[in-house]
Amino acid sequence: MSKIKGFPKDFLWGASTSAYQVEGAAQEDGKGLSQQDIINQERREKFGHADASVASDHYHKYKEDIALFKEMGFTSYRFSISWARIFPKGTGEVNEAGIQFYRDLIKELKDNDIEPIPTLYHYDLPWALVEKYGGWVSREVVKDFAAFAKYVIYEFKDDIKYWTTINEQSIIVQYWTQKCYIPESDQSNNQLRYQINHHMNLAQAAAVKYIHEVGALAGPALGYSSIYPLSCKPEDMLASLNANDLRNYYYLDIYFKGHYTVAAHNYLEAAGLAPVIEEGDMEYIAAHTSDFFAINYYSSDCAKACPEGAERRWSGYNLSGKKGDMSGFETHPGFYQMCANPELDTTDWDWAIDPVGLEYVYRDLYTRYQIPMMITENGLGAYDELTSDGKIHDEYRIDYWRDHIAATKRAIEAGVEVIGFMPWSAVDLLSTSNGYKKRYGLIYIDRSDDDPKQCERIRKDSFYWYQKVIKSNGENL
Ligand code: BGP
Repeated sequence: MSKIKGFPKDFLWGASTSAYQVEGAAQEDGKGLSQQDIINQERREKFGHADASVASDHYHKYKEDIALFKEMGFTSYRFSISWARIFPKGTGEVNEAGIQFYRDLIKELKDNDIEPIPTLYHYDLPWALVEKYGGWVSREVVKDFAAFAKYVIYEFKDDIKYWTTINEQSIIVQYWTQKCYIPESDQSNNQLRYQINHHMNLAQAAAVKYIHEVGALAGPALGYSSIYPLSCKPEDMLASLNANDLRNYYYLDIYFKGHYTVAAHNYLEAAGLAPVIEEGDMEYIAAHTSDFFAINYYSSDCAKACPEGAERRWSGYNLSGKKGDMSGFETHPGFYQMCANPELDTTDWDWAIDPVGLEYVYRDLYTRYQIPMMITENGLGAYDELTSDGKIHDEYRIDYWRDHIAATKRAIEAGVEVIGFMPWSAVDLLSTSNGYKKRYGLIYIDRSDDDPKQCERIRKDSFYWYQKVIKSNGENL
């Protein structure tokens, strides 16, 4: 029987955001455009979603936001640093006003006893680097990222204990045109997905090197789903192992063991998708492995056997917010194909709701890697309604978090080292796929896709519930 009962005393309670999804002020105080400013302008024209120009206006309202975080009892806050705010051209001269924003933000957090947990990169590469050499497809990006990372890590060497490095590399591989600007001429070359990932592995290793130089801890934030076999047929079991190898362990083995997962890498080579690896790359990656795992967990996945002759497909999505409207599943002939899990309910966007899957992830990864873990994203995207009396009754979100926090507690009691819970998201923000229709926040932002209005902050029912949870250190769910 485990002697551990409940959450540790110094457990980090908070929530998360990312720069381009909350800040706005996309062209203010010298900030350069990022690829997300461009991608989201295009999405505005195509789908009518908001763009990133105002977002949740956090750039101007961060003090008000931090006061609300304090009121909820946060002891941590995960946010990301916009590279183009600090280096508008991606390299060269520092934009003083840009770095000052993060100095002010971090100071405000610390003054309120909230541990700042910055992410170095959350999808928003400076646009200037896309224009210069195509962005992440070029190996040139590694040295520019390293220079940016070194600058901010040293700038905040006395303030930051936990750095999260690159956000969701595996999701970038799956949804590469949404997360990176990829010129149309390159979009049929799928090997580039894994080449980008290799460049990110080198960039991430450089960041870890600097993080360790200043005595802080490094953790990659990966979008992570447990993957189950559709049935207990041996072929489906093997397919789910293949899917875990290529979608999950292929990243974690790099971060924590410094090598590519063998079966996944061999599969990519046979399929002509493997990255070009230069001499010395793997030694460099292996020399700079990470200290903790920042988990972005929303749902679990399911896989089944896939015949050799099937057509290769990449992950589909549901853009409409109507259940069952998935555009398709990732298929790797002879290796695995992803599919819906008939055992689980989903969100309106077809993301399976599976708190037990989170417990499975903690247990599996602790056994494999023996590293501390923190949740840096977990949440329910939903259509929230602002009622006529100015309230948001988001009990569906409370139910979702209650179950995921309970799963976290069970994992801790089973002996897993979980050090924090920072769900997505602190405030409503620009969804990567659905503008402001799909909301995640504890705090409502009164704006629509078409009209940013005043971005008034309104406490949702989940705000008051989370306040009680934090006050009781996770006992009162
Ligand atoms: C993660 C990203 C976040 C966030 C979240 C929800 O993949 O790290 O940036 O947006 O997913 O996704 P979406 O906004 O598409 O619903």
